[in-house]
Amino acid sequence: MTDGARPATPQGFPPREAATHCPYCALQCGMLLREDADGVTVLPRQFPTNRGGLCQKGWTAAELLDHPERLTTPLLRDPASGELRPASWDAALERIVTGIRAVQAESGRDAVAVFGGGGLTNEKAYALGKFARVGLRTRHIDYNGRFCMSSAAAAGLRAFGIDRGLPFPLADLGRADTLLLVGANPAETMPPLVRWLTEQRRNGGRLIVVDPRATATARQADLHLQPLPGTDLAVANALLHIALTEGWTDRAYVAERTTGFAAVRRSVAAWWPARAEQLSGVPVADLEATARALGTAGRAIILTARGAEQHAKGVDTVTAYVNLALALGLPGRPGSGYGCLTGQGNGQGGREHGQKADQLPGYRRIDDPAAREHVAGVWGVPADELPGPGVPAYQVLDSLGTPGGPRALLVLGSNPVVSAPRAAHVERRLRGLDLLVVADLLLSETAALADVVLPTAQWAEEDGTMTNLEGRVLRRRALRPPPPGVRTDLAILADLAARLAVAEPAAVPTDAPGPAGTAAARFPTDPAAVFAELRRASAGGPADYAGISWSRIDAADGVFWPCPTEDGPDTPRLFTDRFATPDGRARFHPVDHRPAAEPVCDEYPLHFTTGRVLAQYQSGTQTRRVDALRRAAPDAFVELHPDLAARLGIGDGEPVRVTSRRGELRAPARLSPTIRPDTVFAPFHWPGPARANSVTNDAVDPISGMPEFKICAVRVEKA
Ligand SMILES: Nc1nc2c(c(=O)[nH]1)N[C@H]1C(S)=C(S)[C@@H](COP(=O)(O)OP(=O)(O)OC[C@H]3O[C@@H](n4cnc5c(=O)[nH]c(N)nc54)[C@H](O)[C@@H]3O)O[C@H]1N2
Ligand SMILES: Nc1nc2c(c(=O)[nH]1)N[C@H]1C(S)=C(S)[C@@H](COP(=O)(O)OP(=O)(O)OC[C@H]3O[C@@H](n4cnc5c(=O)[nH]c(N)nc54)[C@H](O)[C@@H]3O)O[C@H]1N2
Ligand code: SF4
Ligand SMILES: [Mo]
Repeated sequence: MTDGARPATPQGFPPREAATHCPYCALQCGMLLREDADGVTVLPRQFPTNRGGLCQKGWTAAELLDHPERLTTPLLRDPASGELRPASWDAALERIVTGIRAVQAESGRDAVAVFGGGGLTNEKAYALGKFARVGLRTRHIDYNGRFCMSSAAAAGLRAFGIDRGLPFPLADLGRADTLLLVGANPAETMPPLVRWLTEQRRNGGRLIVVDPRATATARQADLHLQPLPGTDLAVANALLHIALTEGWTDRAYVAERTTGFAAVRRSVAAWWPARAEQLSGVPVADLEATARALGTAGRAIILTARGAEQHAKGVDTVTAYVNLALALGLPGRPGSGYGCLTGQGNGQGGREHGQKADQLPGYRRIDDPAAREHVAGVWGVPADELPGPGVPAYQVLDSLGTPGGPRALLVLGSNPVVSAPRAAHVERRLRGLDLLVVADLLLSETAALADVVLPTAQWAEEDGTMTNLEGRVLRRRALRPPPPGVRTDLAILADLAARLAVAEPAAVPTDAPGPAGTAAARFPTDPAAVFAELRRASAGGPADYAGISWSRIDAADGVFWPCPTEDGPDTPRLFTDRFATPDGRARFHPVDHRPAAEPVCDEYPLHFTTGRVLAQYQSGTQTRRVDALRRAAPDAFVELHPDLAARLGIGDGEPVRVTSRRGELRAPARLSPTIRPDTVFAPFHWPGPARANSVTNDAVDPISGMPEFKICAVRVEKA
């Protein structure tokens, strides 16, 4: 299936097949790849999350394998011309090692930073975290999951003691009597998931969607609440207020399984529905209907996604919905609960194995002495040589090239020039670096700024594991080897680690305890060997993978963590008996609404929010290069209510300019009565003049570091 080098001419070789998963989102739809003389074909495959369905992005994913713009050689910036020019691997890696040594010699180890991605396999995320801590010995590593999952993760940790997006299998959605989706648009972001929503309603369930836009998802709902962006917390507190008044809370559950309810009860007493209506615009009757549907349902599920989470109060907003779920006695009850829809392919696993500034593998804390001892033992280094916690992604990006900030940056699996908030500022910071290294399959907008670009393998060319939105660990299987000239991320990290160790033996002492040998031996390039090490490193941690083997994944439809022993069970459902807190009880936290970081004013009178369209993925590096997707969603747009457009004298399709205190975007207007007249929306998939993140606010949540992508103040005019 995976063996054999690619013949020079594809004619005549027997068709190859690989049963794998889509490279894009966290649904990780099962797909079968087949390669014959005509190329690679994607076929849907039965898997519990997609049940044979795929979205347009999945169907077309193989197009990038042989894409003419694919990077196949390292690129080095030529100092004379300033252009990127093809170079040998040796020259490129030496340039990196020389650059790293120079800035570390002058400014210390933390002068080098690493930026990872939630699309990387568990093996790569693990290797990247280890490379930062052992190869570079810098504290500065963080990743784009900070822009994605961090608010729900922090809220889950403080309430439940553990962070797994869905604490139950996706199939539970189909059986819920009431399903509340807050700031989620799965009809565009995870289309095959809509089958579960359809099933839910066929079973007589009610679907309620909270979104400032009447999205394709909201239009399928029995009830659509259309709040002003940034007011979800007030809505949640009002729902709990109503549930308390009506006696719908589960007092026995609250008494037996939780602590801290009294303070929450007091705090939501002030959130009478009319007050929430005034703030959010959601009518009292709709708040009451929602509270009733949740409070009187046999089985109820509350899910949040980026619409509720990407705010400077994202952690508190998710906490308000967790409080509501706990008061109704949902988490841990069969068929009920609270969950968060993880976004990227390995958004879940990517945050478990050490890419996050404050974490070591197995979701261990880097400031926990016992965790440091354990992981240092697996890595074969003294625990006191491991660096301490770094800082969240935006803070790293904002400090690049500033006094005391990192002077060199290595990026794997992200394109912050398009996807970071206040992107023009981030771009300036990147340009101010002594050394920017980007490993990518394509020349992303961030790679285009780099001093060194390294071409890496794609999903169909590598083995590994991914952890989907349910916490289900699954197998990515290679169809064929990478094209000539291209290396895997694991091979790149191993080679760099070896060169750095040679350059500075003290960085990786060869006499340290643990697996003996050179740094090269400690950075295996075989993903199976990396996974074996990851299992040992995670053993005993919250995200325990010790009992998960590739063969066990192969034998079932994936394995749910935690799974501590090979012969013991895995954990499809969390919290059935206890929560992952020291006393086994979930924690309530009182939270209160606060306004968005940037209120509207006379100069910037409109609310700006951002999100996604079906046919494009993230910063668009990949999907903007796929023909069918480019035809389906060729350009950015600004969504405006027709009343607002009329007031501004803007016609459908006319170019508009959206301006904030940070910058502007220009794109054609798309008039739609489905959006609130006080709010404008733009997708963030495009670079250049249409870049939504030129406009967004870089205010961050004080707990999670999540940027406020979903609301800022703007002015809109005809361009
Ligand atoms: N097609 C496609 N699918 C994707 C991705 C992609 O880029 N393209 N990315 C993947 C990733 S990484 C992620 S994180 C997920 C994201 O999946 P979602 O969270 O579903 O996607 P978004 O479009 O970012 O946001 C969802 C909705 O939030 C609404 N919203 C905006 N502001 C607010 C607010 O203040 N309150 C509420 N309640 N809603 C608000 C928007 O109108 C939008 O419809 O999608 C994954 N799937
Ligand atoms: N305004 C606004 N901004 C947002 C959001 C929003 O809703 N609104 N959402 C945020 C969210 S939720 C997210 S997740 C981020 C995502 O935004 P980014 O972090 O930019 O994510 P991608 O666009 O997926 O970038 C992945 C890059 O890595 C490359 N790549 C893919 N696979 C691999 C691999 O295996 N190895 C290597 N080395 N490279 C690989 C791809 O070609 C691509 O260039 O954007 C955030 N930005
Ligand atoms: S829903 Fe997500 S995983 Fe499934 S095919 Fe589409 S992008 Fe791929
Ligand atoms: Mo995301």
